[in-house]
Amino acid sequence: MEQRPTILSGIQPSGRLTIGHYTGALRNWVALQSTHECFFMVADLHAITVPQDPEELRQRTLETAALFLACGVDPNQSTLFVQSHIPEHLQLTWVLACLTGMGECSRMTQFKEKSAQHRHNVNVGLFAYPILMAADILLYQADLVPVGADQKQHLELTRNLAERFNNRYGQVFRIPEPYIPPIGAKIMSLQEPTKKMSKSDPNENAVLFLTDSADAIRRKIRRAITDSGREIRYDEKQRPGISNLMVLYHVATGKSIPEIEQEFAGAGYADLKAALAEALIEFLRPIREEYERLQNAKDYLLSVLAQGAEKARSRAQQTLQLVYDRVGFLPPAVPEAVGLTTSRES
Ligand code: ATP
Ligand code: LTN
Repeated sequence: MEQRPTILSGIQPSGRLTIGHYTGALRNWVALQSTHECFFMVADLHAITVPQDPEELRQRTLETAALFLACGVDPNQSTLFVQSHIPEHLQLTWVLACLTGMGECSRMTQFKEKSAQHRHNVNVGLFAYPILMAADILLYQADLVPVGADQKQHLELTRNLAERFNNRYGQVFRIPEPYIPPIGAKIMSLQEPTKKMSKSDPNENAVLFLTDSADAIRRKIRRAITDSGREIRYDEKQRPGISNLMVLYHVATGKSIPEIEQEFAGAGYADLKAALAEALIEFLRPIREEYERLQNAKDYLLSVLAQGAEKARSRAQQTLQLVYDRVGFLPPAVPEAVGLTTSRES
């Protein structure tokens, strides 16, 4: 049987998922799952690089998995799992950390931004975050990694580390490519359209959550900041506010940007906002309904994640074994082979 190319990607359970997660990641996961062998994970190990309440983290981990399914990730086609269920991620992180320069991590834009945001908790985990991400990807020998534009730099580091390891120890890792969608790779904040929409933004009006009610969607879109000018024309640089809303309209309706410009020729910002709010409500309705249904199916979710972990782990173990061997770690002997009996037998 022909081997399908492999995909790995993940989302942190560090808050409620936004329309940005849908356009930058989930929508592309769903589109690629029938042609690729896919591994999708809830990146809980990454989430604790900033403070998390333990009960909330546990709850959000399950909610995040439920949203993967509600957005169309099919557990019969794709492997869904929780990152902390696979200890090999941490084992490979250590090996890769020993090949990573301090300078490489301190140059990462996300590290600079997050360490400025969390000035009193700039921990080693936050610094090493991209090495863990590289381990996530390389363990599964991923060919393609669908992510938003902000993750491009982390993918570059992943490729560099894979090449460095292969040069030093012989060919082990496939070199992954990022898959960054041509449109929707960076959805902007509704309140500050030059900033990325972020699930951890303290201003709720800036963020469109996938589970927002119709009223919340109408309110947030009505209050979205637009640019001076009145024409509905796509121009990311000069008109980031209206361009962002046009991207959202494209996502909700499937219409192309030129079609949208034509539809609203001669109309005003308020017309686009009104149409957009209704389109988003219709578009998000099935996702929210399925998500609500899954809230009552905890056992089902847990069983999907348990099956996923089993499948992911067997793949991860193969790669890690090869890595340990190449690095020169002495494998533990099988007790019987060295004349030891197990404690139960003795
Ligand atoms: P935070 O928003 O809490 O700072 P994050 O959302 O960037 O964190 P993740 O939750 O791990 O971090 O993001 C998972 C995926 O979603 C990544 O591929 C990321 O690029 C994508 N993503 C997140 N926000 C957006 C956005 N506003 N536009 C497009 N893609 C996004
Ligand atoms: N760092 C990513 C989330 C993430 C990820 C991954 C994405 C963790 N591990 C592996 C792709 C592949 C983020 O968006 N913050």
